[in-house]
Amino acid sequence: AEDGYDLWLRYRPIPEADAVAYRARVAQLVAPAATPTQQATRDELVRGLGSLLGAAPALGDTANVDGALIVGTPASSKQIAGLKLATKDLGDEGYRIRSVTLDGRNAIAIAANTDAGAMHGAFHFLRLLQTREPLASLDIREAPRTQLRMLNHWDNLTRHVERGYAGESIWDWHKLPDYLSPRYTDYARANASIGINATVLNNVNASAQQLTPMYIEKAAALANVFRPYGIRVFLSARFSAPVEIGGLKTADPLDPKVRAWWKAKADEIYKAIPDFGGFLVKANSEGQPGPQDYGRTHADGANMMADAVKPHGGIVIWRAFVYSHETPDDRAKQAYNEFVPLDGKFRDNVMVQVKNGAIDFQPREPFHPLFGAMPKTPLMMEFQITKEYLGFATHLAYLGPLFEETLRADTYARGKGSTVAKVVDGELHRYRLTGMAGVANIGSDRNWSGSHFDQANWYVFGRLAWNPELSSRDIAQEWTRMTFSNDDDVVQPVVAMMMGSREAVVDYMTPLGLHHLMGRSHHYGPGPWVEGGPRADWTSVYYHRASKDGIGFDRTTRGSDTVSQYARPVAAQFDDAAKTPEEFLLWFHHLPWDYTTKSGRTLWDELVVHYSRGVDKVRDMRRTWDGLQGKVDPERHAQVATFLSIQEKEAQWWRDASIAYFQTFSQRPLPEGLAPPA
Ligand code: GCW
Repeated sequence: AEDGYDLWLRYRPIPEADAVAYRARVAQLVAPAATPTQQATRDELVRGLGSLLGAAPALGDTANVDGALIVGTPASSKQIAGLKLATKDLGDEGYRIRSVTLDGRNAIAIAANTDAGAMHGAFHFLRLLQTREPLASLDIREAPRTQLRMLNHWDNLTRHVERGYAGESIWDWHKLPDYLSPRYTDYARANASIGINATVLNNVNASAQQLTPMYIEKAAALANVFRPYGIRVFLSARFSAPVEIGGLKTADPLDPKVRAWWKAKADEIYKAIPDFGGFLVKANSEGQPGPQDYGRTHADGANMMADAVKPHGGIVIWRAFVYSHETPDDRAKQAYNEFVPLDGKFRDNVMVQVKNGAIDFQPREPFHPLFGAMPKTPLMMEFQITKEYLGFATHLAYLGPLFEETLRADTYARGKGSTVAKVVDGELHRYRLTGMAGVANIGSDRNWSGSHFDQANWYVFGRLAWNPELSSRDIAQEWTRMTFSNDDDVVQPVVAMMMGSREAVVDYMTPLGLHHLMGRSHHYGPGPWVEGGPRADWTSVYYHRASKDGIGFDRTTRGSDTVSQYARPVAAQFDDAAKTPEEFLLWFHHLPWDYTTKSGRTLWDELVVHYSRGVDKVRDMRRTWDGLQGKVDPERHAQVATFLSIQEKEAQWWRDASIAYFQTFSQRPLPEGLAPPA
């Protein structure tokens, strides 16, 4: 059934007319299987090619027919060694795919320095067939631009997934370590196919139980499944674990007993998982314990744990998502204020993980001011793949453009061209450690992500983590071809839908730089009104500041002065409403309702136009999708169609509730030609 389980690895048969040419290019498969990774690589090629071409190519030990596909490393294959394709610059995970001549016969070589590199090359090769690229004269050279390409699961041991909209956690802790669901292998395959090489199994709001012997054993069982696919396991660590499971009276990072406890815990974990990646830590944020509970700094906390994993080659990833609702200062400023003074104070095996924006995974945020501001501390990007603030699983929102927009933003930290991508890939500050994390949208739903289109968000995250300079449009094309169809009549409209979808969400939820207007705590549906409670920083009014005088948050030098956290040219731009890109207007400025926007309309009219446009775009998506009936299998077509109808209804809800609410302040009529809220 077309239930989405196969993700982008569907490998549906290539139509006969095209298959003939592909078969000629892949007449024999020469792929050693002496190690688990080699075996997995060969299995994937046999499976993929077998399905795409109707039958798997003959297996051979050496290439000896025209059209051999030969895969390996100089160590695993004499013929690969002889070709001298695996050059140093490919590193540990890169590969080359090249059309070559072997003993006078045509062949295609996938060469790498390591088994993992060859596996990535094999997945790339399969993608060429899946997307119907010609195999005639190949010369591909790929190496990842970041070292750690990681998923963060916010999965609890109860199998509840925080902000997860795809069912319960895929980790069946109860049956581990003995029962290894085949799904774990498919998870690893899917991740390996897009270059993801690390996974944090448990929620950053961590349970100390995760670090008990029983759960270490379970995590080790998963690590064993993932290892052949080049994926390493990390764990979120609860800072107070020494007290909760260690019987100590304190978790003070400078206390020798606490330091000894973490060292022993690290030794214990490495015994079970020799290639354990390290710890991810959320500390002193949203009620989580941390070093500040003992009057210590984030650096003290991170360094203590870093010292514990250091002898084993592990790292600590410390999250910068810290704020206190008791601090009266703009929440958008708090992470910068906490962390910039600590630059240079972290051990060399610590990374600081920074969300793309300074508030919280909104449909649109300007890039986080920490990017570019910590030259001595490797900063890791944290994107959210799961759509906590973008309509959960039913709203279609392709996040590629959101990720791309952030990565291409210019921090000006070292002058023009200092993009966030260059911070994250380490080029700008010569970071020794580099990486990108995505908060996973994976659950035990049959289609993994809660909706067919949300699979694309997992996919695009992996591809951009591999190379932050790829185009989200190209990636959408690739994904659509593999997931739905290579038929141009499908690819064009689907890619167009995807590329416009995130902007549609921005329009009907948070246009013109507005943010955090969502219903309190669940974050689904509109909630711009005050919803009780004393937490001034979390009530939406705090962010939109609507009054009869106008709307928006003044973060200029005349207001909260958040703009000054950016490098000078960026700060100057954001400080001036006329120069601020309109999509960030109300993020940085509080403006009167009759402020003239770029279109010539008043701010009020422009706001209403955006809300309406958002709904219109969803209607367009529905029309486009309806037109694909018969071109996409009925099972997936029907589900997407229904989800789009939910999205349209809820886009209207957003528009009508928002406009009605803001109108109580603006006291203005709706602009001509726009239907009044129903
Ligand atoms: O996005 C917010 C979520 C919390 C989450 C927190 C964080 C894991 O609403 O559910 O907690 O951020 O990133 O730590």
